[in-house]
Amino acid sequence: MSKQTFRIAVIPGDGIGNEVVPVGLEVLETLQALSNGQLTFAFEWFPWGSAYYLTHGRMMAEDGLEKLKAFDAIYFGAVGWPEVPDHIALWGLRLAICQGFDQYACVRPAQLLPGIESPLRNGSPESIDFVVVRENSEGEYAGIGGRNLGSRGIDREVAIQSALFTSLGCERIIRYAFELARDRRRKVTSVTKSNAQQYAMTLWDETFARVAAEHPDIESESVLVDAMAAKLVLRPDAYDVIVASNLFGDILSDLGGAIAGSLGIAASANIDPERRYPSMFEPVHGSAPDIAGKGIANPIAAVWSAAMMLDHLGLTGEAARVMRAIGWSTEHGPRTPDLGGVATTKAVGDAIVDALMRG
Ligand code: GGG
Repeated sequence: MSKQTFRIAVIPGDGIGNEVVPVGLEVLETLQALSNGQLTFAFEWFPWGSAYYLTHGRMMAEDGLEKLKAFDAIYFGAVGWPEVPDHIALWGLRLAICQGFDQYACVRPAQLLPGIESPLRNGSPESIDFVVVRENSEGEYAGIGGRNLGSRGIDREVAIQSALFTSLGCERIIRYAFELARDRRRKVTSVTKSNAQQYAMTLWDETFARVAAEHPDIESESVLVDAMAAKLVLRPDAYDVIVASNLFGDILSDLGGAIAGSLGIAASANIDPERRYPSMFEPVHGSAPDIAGKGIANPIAAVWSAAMMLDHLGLTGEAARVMRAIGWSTEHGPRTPDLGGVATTKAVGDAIVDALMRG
């Protein structure tokens, strides 16, 4: 390997983001130390989030995207805190970055790791192994709409929230899903609600059918989202790559995390597949104010997200190494309370780092 340096922007954000991101960084620093000088991660921290908002009136610096542009990747924690309205926090940071950098592919694996018990009676590592590919740039999170007529009285206000679906937006995420499936078990399931949402979601369905026809070597099917929620619980083994709109992908990936044992292990990558901008890697979970500050958050989702970042940066061997270390820790413990244990964030982080050092 020739010497490589990667510039990583670090945004821990809110709540437990500040507890799990340092564990991910420790894992990356361990890889750096093990690389005999071949690998350097240059981290720059950005103190953006709800605390920043309460001081500055914005979730990130005004030129935040300009600052982030120069990095190879962004490592993110979580956003959301009780003192700041949720929509302000989300739009001011996570959505501003994902949409500003056109990170249109949100990739969220759901995999039962060694030693972890699924809440599903028949859940096994063989039966729970799918990836939700969530459209991440438009759809229900396009932010189109408004509230009006509030002056008529609190009981007369109206609100409109529209979704934006473009042919281009549908096609590029569906193509991404098919490419991903080629390296997996070669099945793509598209999820919509086109019987009720007859405009946007029929555009999605028709685009899916067209792209599927170009991939005869990959099995494809369309499922309505309500049925999909049930099927994922009853027959998770039937799914490989699931492609869905922003909202449906958001919901189904939380379900995926839950059936894979805990949201505390669910990782995600917000990817700009064209690599025009840095991609962003973050746990699926939010800031968890209920446990923030207690030191008991599960760091595995953040560490797995760091492994996805390594993969994206072309460090596939290092990514596999981190995944093996995570697997060792889930099999042998210790475990945080979300997985039925009593261990702290630090203890789990130390176990992963030890496993990494042992190879
Ligand atoms: N690390 C993920 C996170 O902070 N999620 C908070 C949230 O509300 N996300 C909504 C979304 O994923 O669009």
